Amino acid sequence: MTKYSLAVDIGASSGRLILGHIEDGKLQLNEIHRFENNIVKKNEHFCWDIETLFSEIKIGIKKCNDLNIKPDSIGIDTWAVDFVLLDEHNNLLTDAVAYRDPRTDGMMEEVFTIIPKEKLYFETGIQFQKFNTIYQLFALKQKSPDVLKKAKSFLMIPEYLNFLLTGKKANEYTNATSTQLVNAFTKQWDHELLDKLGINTEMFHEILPPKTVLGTLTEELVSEFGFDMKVVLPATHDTGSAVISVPELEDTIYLSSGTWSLIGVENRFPICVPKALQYNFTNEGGIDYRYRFLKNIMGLWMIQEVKRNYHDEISFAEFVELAQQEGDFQSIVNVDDDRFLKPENMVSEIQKYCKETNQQVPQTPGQIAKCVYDSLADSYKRAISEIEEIFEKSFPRVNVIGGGCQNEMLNQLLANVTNKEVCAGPVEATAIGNIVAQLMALDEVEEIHQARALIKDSFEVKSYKQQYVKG
Ligand code: ADP
Ligand code: LRH
Repeated sequence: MTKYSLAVDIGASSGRLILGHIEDGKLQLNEIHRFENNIVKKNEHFCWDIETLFSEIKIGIKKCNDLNIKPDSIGIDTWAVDFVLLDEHNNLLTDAVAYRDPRTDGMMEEVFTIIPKEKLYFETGIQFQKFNTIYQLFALKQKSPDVLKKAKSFLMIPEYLNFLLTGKKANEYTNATSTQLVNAFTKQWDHELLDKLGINTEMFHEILPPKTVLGTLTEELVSEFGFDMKVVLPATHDTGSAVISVPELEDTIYLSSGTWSLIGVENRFPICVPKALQYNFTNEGGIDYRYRFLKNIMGLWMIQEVKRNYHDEISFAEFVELAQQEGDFQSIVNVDDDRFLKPENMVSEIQKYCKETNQQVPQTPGQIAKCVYDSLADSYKRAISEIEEIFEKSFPRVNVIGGGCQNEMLNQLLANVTNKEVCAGPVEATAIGNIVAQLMALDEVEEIHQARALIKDSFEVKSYKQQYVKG
């Protein structure tokens, strides 16, 4: 009997439920439901609307009935680092505060006065981003120590959604590593770090690896949906799921391109060397304890915000077309500057940056978009040369995955500035990685290398080569 796995993949900009099964040796996808995800203001903080996200998941599950398919399993992945805390009655003690909230401003520096930066890096292998969970928890400790003391349960976003589905509470390895509180070598919560920071260690659960069957649906949900299914842990960190889907990793740098651009390579061990610290590369935990050695680049968040500033009247595809008509426009911003993390208005912030740096100020939507794409390509190029310096080798290929790989202009720009082959696809890499982890838990696919071979056989990638060199 064919087995069906349902991936719930929620990125910072949108969520989707995609059903996957194997047919004639290929992985087939069927998009069941898609919805927007937005940051909302709640109790003076930028938050995720977790109740709405859960109701969208339920809408999607119910839509399976329209197709007459009862999935065998479901797995949830979302963006990393964010969490909620529960009390002893499993009630929420906190909102799902979003990582772009300024509550972590200055927290990283305060943490360094307690734990030296180098120690933190060499133990966890995780890059310094002011929004990592460690700094969010420290901010909470400063502002609401009672809440932190009272907490009996620390659940990251997919884990809380899993709790709503199953009633079971557990932490999952790939997402746990993004907290900067997991030891890169023992793969467990680092109690020494937690104790030093005075963070209540009782609230953390056992860390379970991807492919674990967490349980089944609660009785209430079974009667609501009319069927039960297994709830499986994929790599619940979306980037962890996405990187599973890179069809060919040999000699390849991947670029997971969505709200964030995550650029790096996969390893069998963490690389916590001084150069990696200097360039701020991370070693996030992956499936089968592989490590994603990568760097976060501000990503298509910039164009998402620009789109919002133009009242969503221009589509992503139209921004690409408009930028293509601005061939001669050449101003570049440093996309990794924190000023672009959550500016009041992205368009004005880009314009201000160009003015301050004596560059031509972009005026039209096409010029703004061209500036964003050129600036991203510039940052990708820098990160690639840092990877090549650390690995002391050259990588001939970059494989772009995720929604952003549909941006043909950016793919071509990347090929032009790096003189590397740029492969694009699959678009739904994250959902695909989520599905194959479930299929492995259901014994439909044996191991990760079979999963990758299946993905390679099932999805086309498009190749771009350098067309011209500027200057
Ligand atoms: P996330 O999961 O991080 O929210 P996605 O992987 O869904 O992000 O990617 C979203 C991004 O994909 C958008 O910000 C947009 O820039 C890009 N994108 C989506 N559709 C298109 C398109 N038709 N042309 C160009 N870019 C696109
Ligand atoms: C991408 C992502 C990334 C994290 C960021 C918070 O969606 O999960 O890997 O660093 O969001």
